[in-house]
Amino acid sequence: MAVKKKAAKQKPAKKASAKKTGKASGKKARVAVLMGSKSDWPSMEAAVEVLKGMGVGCDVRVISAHRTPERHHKFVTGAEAAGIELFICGAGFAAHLAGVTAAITPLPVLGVPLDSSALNGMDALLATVQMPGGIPVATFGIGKSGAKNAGLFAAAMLAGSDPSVRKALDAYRKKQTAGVPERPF
Ligand code: RP5
Repeated sequence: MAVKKKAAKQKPAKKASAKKTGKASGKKARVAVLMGSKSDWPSMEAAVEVLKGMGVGCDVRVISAHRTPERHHKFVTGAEAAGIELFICGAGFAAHLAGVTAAITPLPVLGVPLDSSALNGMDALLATVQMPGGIPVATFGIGKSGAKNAGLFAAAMLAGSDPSVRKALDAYRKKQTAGVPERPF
């Protein structure tokens, strides 16, 4: 007598953790936020917060142009096919991350110089902004406010073709304006 085999219970596919994928929201990542070190996160988080707040998915990675060049090349060259539309790169010291990223991708690169060295970010600012003609990096201010503005700028770039991001950006501005008191006391 044929014995009916018990149908193997299919385990539901496990969702990869945010820690593994670097995805900072449930949304499909459109912006890659790269930083040279884990120690850059307290500043770079500002870019991710802004984008998350506007419903823009980010892929957040620690990738160093100096310490992990292979990881860098692999990620950046595969990013466009993975749906990434632009990069935000934050690094301190001799900050090559944004420039080297721009060298190997046609996607726009927004650079954030970070104040992690004894020179308080002046070194990173010059390294990021002084790209030789031909490979541009849009460079922002030093540190956390620069990261925040890079996030806002990225949102503005996406807003041109995405009405939901445009709406979120308008709401952000409106709220910001409403939060400014008329008097300081
Ligand atoms: C840079 O060196 C990183 O972007 C970071 O700002 C700085 C220091 O890195 P850690 O020594 O803290 O890892 O490449």
